[in-house]
Amino acid sequence: MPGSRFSRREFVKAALAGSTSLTVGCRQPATSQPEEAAADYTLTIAVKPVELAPNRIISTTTYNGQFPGPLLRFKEGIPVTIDINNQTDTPEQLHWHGQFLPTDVDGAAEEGTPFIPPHGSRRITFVPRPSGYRFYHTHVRAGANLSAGQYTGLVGPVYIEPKNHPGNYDREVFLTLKEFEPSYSRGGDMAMDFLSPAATVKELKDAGENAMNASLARGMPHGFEVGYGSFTINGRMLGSGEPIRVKQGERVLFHVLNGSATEIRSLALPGHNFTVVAMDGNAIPRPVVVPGLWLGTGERVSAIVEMNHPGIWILGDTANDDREHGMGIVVEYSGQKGKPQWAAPKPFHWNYAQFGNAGAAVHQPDEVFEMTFDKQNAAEGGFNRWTINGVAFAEDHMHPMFRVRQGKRYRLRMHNASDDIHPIHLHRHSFELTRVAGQPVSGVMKDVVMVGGYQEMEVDFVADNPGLTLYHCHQQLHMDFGFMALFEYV
Ligand SMILES: [Cu+2]
Repeated sequence: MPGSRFSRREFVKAALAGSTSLTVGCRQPATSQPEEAAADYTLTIAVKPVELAPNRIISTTTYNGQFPGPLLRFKEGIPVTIDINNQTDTPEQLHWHGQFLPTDVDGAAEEGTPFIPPHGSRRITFVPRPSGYRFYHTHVRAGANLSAGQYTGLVGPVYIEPKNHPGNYDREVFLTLKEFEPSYSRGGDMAMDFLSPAATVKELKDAGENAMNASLARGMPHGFEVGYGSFTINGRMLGSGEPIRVKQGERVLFHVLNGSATEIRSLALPGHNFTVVAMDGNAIPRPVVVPGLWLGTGERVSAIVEMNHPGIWILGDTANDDREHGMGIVVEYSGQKGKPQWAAPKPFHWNYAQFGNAGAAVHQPDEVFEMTFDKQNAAEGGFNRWTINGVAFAEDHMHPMFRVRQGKRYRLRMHNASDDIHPIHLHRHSFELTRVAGQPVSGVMKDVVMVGGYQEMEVDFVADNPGLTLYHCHQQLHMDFGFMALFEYV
């Protein structure tokens, strides 16, 4: 067999398929010229101008000079090779959010993934899994730097082709929701009352309010929060990009990603409902019809909209201020003319349990980890410090907090002793929601879930992907100031 004709990709494919016969062909005499095959994809990290609207051009870090980064379509189980070039002055991490990958490519330094050096590059190969809507994003600490981390444009969608598509639809539309031009404020105005059940836990509320009152009594201001000057869908402010052109009767499958660093987003389309078919890329037990969507940072919802209400509409955030500053996109029926119309949906609540089966999970956990989240107001240079069970994660304090054994099932029983909503993310695994603010549920598999202020949430995961595993709040300000922990396999 002529030895030099194997591409690296074919070799890796063969190796991963368990074939050993090809490895001989890949060993080259030292004198031969190694033939470096092209990667399947190249992602180049660089600061570029991004036009959010006519004459509104910002500078931010991007993948391949565009926002969002290119849609990467993988096939489940088929190895993929990616070159990542870093043309910035700082080390980068590219995290494959929602995939079950080894620690050397997952894209988190805390797990052991090597950095992509400044003005350097890294080639990685992995087997994409599981199928569904995933994404990629930077995974570095921004701290006080609003030009770093997820405050930049370093976000892009991934779709791993499933064997069967959920639901039937005519076409897919990918939407990445993202704010730009961040700045600090003291105290925020984030929606807090949309989660259902609304039940809070008195002990958590007492603890959180006492801590906050004691801090304010000492003369501390409120910790910094981040606000934004511009709001976009797919990098364009409302009215600035191409509309989504539809025909009456068409069934459009929207894949919506909240690519925000810090914000919770909502989305509604006047006169239309959403039939949710998947959450975080994972099919739910059966489709559920809702009047609108809510997504914490890093969450995805896949929902079909049947286009049965002709007009020119704004698909936008239900928060008027954010929508009027750009968080929306026009949906235009063919043959219709006029100004895009907005109408607020009837008030609705977001209950994760409605997407699953009523009743408890079928499997019992082998062990339960109790986790309490606390906020130390303005404790770190004006920023809130966050702790899990009293410990703030820091670069000089990266000891794994939780120990798991391969094959065992673990329940995370999360107690939020703060008034903030935390979109909690587990790397390299997905989890099943088992209890939402007291309400039992099963069958909803996710990788991010919002834990409401002073509420409790339980999720189960099976330890089936050995290696250090990062667990954190996906809100950049929170993860940067302590809200992370590591699981280790023992
Ligand atoms: Cu948080």
